Amino acid sequence: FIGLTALGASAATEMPPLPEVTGDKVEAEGNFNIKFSIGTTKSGAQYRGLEYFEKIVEQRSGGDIQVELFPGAQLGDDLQATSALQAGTLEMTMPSTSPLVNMFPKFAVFDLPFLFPKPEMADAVLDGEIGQQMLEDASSKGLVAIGWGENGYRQLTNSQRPVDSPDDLEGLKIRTMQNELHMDIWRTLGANPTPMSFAELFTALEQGVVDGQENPWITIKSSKFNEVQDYATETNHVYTPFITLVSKRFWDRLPEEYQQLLRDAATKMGNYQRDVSRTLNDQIKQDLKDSGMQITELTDEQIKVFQNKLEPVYKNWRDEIGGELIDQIRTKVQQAQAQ
Ligand code: TF8
Repeated sequence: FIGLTALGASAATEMPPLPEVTGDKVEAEGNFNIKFSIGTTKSGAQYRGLEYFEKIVEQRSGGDIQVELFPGAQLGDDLQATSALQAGTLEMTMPSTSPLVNMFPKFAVFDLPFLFPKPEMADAVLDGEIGQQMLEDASSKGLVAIGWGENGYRQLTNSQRPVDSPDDLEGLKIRTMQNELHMDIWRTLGANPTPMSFAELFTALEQGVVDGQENPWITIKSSKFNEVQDYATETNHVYTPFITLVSKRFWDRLPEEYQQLLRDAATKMGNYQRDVSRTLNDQIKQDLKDSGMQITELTDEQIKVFQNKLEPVYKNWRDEIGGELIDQIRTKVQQAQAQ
């Protein structure tokens, strides 16, 4: 009995209830099916958001749009799913912005280290003019971008030793997303970056192909990385957004009323997913500690050491990303900080 209770407590993450669906039924012609694929597993905050999206769209279309969810990269990783949207063989996906930088170079701005000191500052940028413009820019190349979500603040894990300064990273093989700026971050800190798709990551960690990786607490737990990584450091070094994408081929078949319904549902999903992710973040960090992971929390001074060491990364990428965009975002962040 005691064993069962303990198992239940560590296995299940308490998800907040799904909100009620508000808004009238949307009247339009036709029946549609949406296959919606993501890379994280069923027990993550991202999937919870998708369940809300499904509920909104199915209820408000009176069942004329059916949404089917495919978590855990079963239909492909971020890049493969995005290509499938372009080809018209998959209707929706919600990747991190980072693997898409070759398609949309401005997305690299979100890979800059320590850009958003607080999540609300990311919200201010993504929900404001800059975020809107980026959704419009990303609505090309066979894709329609209809909203933002939260992947969140990234934390470092590894199998070798506690890390509380860049010196401890010397020689560690760290898996990064397929993104040059992320590779630059880890190289600058003294580690050996190895870019790899998220779908291959658990096996690579398990087999020791790489020593470590970095992702938000919720992903570390929902992907069971703690089973193959003994050490973690709360670095909060990058805030990664998710972007909600629809296949343009599918989008063009939808009546305008349903396009609007998808846009509304994507906004609601994004807001709810942020809530879930932020509500669960500390609880999950605690769960990971309870499960035996050794978690290093850094002092402000220790964080400063990482920040100072990473200053060259800003210089290296300024021209590539566009200095104007970086400055606009930093101004926004400062305004949000002053409020
Ligand atoms: C990564 C990202 C991923 C997500 C998702 C699984 O590390 O943070 O966790 O983009 O597709 O690749």
